[in-house]
Amino acid sequence: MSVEILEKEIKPGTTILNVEEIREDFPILAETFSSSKGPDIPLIYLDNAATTQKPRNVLEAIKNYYSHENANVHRAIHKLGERATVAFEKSRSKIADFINAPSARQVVFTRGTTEAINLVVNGWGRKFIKAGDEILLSEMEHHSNLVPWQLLAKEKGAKLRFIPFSKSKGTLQIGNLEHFLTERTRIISVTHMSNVFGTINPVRGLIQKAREHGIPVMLDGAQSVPHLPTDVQELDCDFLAFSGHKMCGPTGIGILYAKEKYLEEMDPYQGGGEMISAVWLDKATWNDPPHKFEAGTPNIAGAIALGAAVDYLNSIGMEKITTYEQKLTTYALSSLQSIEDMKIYGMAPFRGGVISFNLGEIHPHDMAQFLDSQGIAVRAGHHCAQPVMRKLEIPATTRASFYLYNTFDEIDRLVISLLKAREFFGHGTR
Ligand code: 7TS
Repeated sequence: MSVEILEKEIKPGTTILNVEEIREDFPILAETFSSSKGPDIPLIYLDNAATTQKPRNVLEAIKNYYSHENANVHRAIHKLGERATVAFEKSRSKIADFINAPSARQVVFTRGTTEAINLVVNGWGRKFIKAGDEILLSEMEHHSNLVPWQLLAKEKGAKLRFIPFSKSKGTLQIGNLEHFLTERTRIISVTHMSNVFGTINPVRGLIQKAREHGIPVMLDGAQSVPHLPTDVQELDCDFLAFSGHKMCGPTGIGILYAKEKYLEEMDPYQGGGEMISAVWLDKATWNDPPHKFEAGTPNIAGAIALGAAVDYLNSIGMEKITTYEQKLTTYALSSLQSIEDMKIYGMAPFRGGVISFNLGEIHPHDMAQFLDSQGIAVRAGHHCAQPVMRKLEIPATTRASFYLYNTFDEIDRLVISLLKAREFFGHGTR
């Protein structure tokens, strides 16, 4: 497709969000890079599945905390300690409301999705999974929802089973889910949205089926919670793990949501300050959830700033964000597909703004470097999903992923740069 045709494309959905105004909220989006060949190049940030940028109110929340509230939480008698504790717990309540958790008690602060999953594997899995039991995952999991289960399965002599995905569409083949559910299945843990294909998995149906068998379900919400309105009561999931940094919040903070029953029966994952009720030299009793799972001084500024990120997303509206991203993704898919030799991995009917691709024989790392020279930040690699790459029989993909501040013009710039890359590499070799 020529640049001229591209520029005449109708860009639907530009009125759903005031993206120009939104972009003003993110100082980093004004960054430019110097170029030896001409004027500075503006940043086009399309690596949102790895981490998202932060709006001013989140940056302010971090500064404000350290400037006016900094003290340890849940222990100080002094006024500053009270201020920090109130802000920290207020943030927990905001996050609970954001996912419609019945209570803030069900929101555990972790370092991120990875730690939240490890908490369930170690706190629940270690206690309840026995030799011969089965753990049902999918073939499209991020390593963080795979490796912790491998460690547990090895320790316990349990068996991992996998719901396969279709190579052509990148969708889970859950039509014959019954086939994978046996009387030994103890838990199902799957991603809500794939970080490689962008596929939004049909988790409602899966959870309903699991209910009929009395099997708990954990959702890896790392890619879904930042982009889709999330209601844990409607989903009826037993556990939900997600990361703050993929939803406008800072790194080093994430969430495990769990149903009360599990929080009560789970063992703590780490021991230390604050997670206890009483301690003797030879034993200890536990604090109530969620504190039972939050040993040591938490990431207080991170937790407060995640609350600010939730405020920000709420001020825009999650429904609007989803709708806008859907339009942007549809537009990006049709633009990319029109490029000769383009191979896109994942063509699910329900999908988010994550597009993995390869162009001809150009190696994804070369592609990412070329795009970087054009100011476009994408990710190239296996995306922490090596089994997915292995099944697709490719070493890596280039991946563009979007968020609420990306524009239709940026997609055009991506396509123009891909066309240039094709010229530059002479339809290259991989
Ligand atoms: N699960 C999924 C589906 C993910 O995409 C990621 C991170 C994680 C879990 C782990 O999240 P963390 O915050 O604990 O690291 N995914 C990616 C990615 O696709 N590129 O960089 C990080």
